[in-house]
Amino acid sequence: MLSEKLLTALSDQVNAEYYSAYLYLAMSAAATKLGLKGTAHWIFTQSQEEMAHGTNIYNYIIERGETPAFKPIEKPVTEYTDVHHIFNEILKHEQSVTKSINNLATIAMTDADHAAYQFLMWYVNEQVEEESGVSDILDKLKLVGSGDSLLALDNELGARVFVNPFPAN
Ligand code: OFO
Repeated sequence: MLSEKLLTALSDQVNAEYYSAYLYLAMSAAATKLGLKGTAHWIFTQSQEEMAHGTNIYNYIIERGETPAFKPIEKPVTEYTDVHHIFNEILKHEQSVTKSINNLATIAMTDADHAAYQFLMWYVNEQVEEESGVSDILDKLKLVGSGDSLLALDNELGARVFVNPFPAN
C-alpha cells in the first residue's frame, strides 16, 4: 500500500511525464518549422521516451494496488525563436523534472517505502543522463553557429533511435 502523499506525488509524476511528452511534441513541431528535421526527430524521440516513463509509473501504481489520480495536462508553449531557445527550454524543463523526481524519492524514503524508493532510483539516474545529454547538445550548439555546421549537428541528432526502456509495458 502506498501512502496518500506518495500516491498523489506518483500520480502527479504520471501527469508530468505525459506533459513532458506533449511539450516535446510542440518543440518537435517548432523544430520542423525551423527546417531542422534531425532536431525535430531527436525531440520527437524524447517525447516517445517521456510517454514510456509516464506509462511505467502508471503501471507501478496499479501494481501496488492503487488507482492514480487523473488531472488535465497543461498546454505547452508552442513558439520558439530558434534551436538554442528550444534546447535551453529543454534543459530548464529537465532540471524541473529532476526536482520532482528527487522530491518523490524523498517521500518514499520518509515513508520507509523501500520498494518505491528502489523503483524511483531508475528515474533519479535517468535524469542525470538526460540533463547531461541536453547540456552536451547545448555546448555543441554554442560552437556551431549556423550554416553547414548546424546542418551537420542536425543530421547527427536525426540518427537518434527510440529504445523503449520498459519493453514489457
Ligand atoms: Fe521523463 O525524463 Fe525527461 O522529463
